[in-house]
Amino acid sequence: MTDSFFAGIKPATFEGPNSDNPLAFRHYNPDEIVMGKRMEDHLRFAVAYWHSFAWEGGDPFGAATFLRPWQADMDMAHARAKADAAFALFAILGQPFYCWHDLDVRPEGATFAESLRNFEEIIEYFGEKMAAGGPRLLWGTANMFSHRRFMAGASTNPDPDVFAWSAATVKTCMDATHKLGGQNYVLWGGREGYETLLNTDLTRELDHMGRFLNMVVEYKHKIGFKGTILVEPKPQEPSKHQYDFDAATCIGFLRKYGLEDEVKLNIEQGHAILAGHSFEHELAVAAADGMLGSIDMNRNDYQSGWDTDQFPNNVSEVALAYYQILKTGGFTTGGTNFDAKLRRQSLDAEDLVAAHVGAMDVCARGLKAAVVMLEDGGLESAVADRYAGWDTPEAKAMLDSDFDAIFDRVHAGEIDPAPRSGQQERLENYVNRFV
Ligand code: XUL
Ligand code: CO
Repeated sequence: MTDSFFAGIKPATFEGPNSDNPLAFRHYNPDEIVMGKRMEDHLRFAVAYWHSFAWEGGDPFGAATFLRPWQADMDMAHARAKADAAFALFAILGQPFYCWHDLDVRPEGATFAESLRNFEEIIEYFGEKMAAGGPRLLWGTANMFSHRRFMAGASTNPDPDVFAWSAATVKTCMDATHKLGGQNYVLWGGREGYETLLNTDLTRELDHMGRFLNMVVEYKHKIGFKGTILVEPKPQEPSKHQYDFDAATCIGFLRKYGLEDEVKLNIEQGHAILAGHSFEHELAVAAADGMLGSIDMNRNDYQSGWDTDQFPNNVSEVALAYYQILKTGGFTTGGTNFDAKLRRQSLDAEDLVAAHVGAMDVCARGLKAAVVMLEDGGLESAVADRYAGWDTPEAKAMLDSDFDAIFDRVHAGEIDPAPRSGQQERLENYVNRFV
C-alpha cells in the first residue's frame, strides 16, 4: 500500500555546505565531534508520528489535502501501512528517535479493550521494526484531546468517568513506552484548562490534575520505567486558558503537588511564542530549576498568533536555544523532537523529506554556532563582568545581613550606585558573528 510512497528517494547523507542536492545534509553530520560528543548525540533528533503520518492536511476551512495511501481507511491494515511509511521515512533520514500518541498509530476501537488490542498489535509491530534497525523511541504520549469524550479535559474533566478513562489510557501508553524502551513519557495537557469560569471549578480541577500526575509517577516506579516524565507547557489552544501555561507556571504546579524531583519539562518553541516568551526564555526558566528535560522544535508564525507548528528555519533563534541547552550540560534522556508539520499544499513525499532534512540542518548550524559561542566565552564573560560587584566580600555579606545593616551603610554615604551600560547592542552584534 505504501511501498512506493518514498520510492526513488535515497537515504539522506552529509554532503557538506557546498552541496546543491536538496535532499542532502549540508550541516548535519551525525559523526562529527562537537564539544567532545557526536553531533547526533547532542541533537538526538526525533520525528513526530502525528504531524508526518496522522495529520491529513485539513484546516478549519477545508478538509484533507494529503490523501496519503494509508489514510484511505482507519483499519489495522492501514495502521500497519502507516507504520511502514513512517519507518521508510526514518530509514531515509537516519534520525535516532521518533515519538507517537496512541491515537496516531492505531485505529480507535468500539470499546476501550478493542482500542487497546489495536494499540498493542501496532506496538508489537514497532518493536519488530525497531529491532530491525529502526530508530529508538524518544517518547510516547496519550492523545486525550481529540475524541469528544475529552472535550472538557482529561484528568480535569468534571466527569469522574473521563478521569478514569484517562488514567486507564495513560497506563496503557506508559506500558507501551516502557515496552519499547522509550527514553521519556510526555504529558501535554491538551484540554486541561477551561473555556469559562462560569462553569468551572478551577481549584478542584488543579487538584485532580495534581493527583493524576502523582499517579503517573507512582505507576512509573511500579513498573520500573527508568525514563523521564515530562510535562509540556502551552498557554492556550485548544482551550482558551490552559493550566500548564508556561515553564514558570508548570514549575509552580509541580512544586505544589510535590513533583519537583520527579517531573521535568518538554519545552516547545511555538508554545513559548504563544505564551509571549522566547524559546530561550522558557529553556532558561526550566534550566534554572533543573527541570529542562527535552524540546519540541518547530517555529510559529509571528503574525498569525496561531500554533502553526512549522519546521524551524531560523538559525539565530535555534542557536540561542541550543546555547541554553548546552549550558545545562546538554540532553540526558531528552532530545529534539520535530513537532512540526508541512503546509497543507506541500503534497509530495519529497516535501516531507526536505522539511526534515532542512530542519536538521538548521538545528546543526544552530548547535555549531552555540558551541563556538560557548567555547569563545564572550557572553559568559560579559555576564560575569556585569555581576562582578557581587563577588566582593561586602556584597556577599549583605545577603546574610538585614535591612537595618544595609540602611546604615547607604545612609552613611558608603554606597552610591553608578549606572553602567547593559551593552545589549554590542552583545547582539557579538552573537551575529557566530550565526
Ligand atoms: C500540541 C503539541 C503536542 C504535544 C504532544 O500543541 O505540542 O503535539 O507535543 O501531545
Ligand atoms: Co509539542
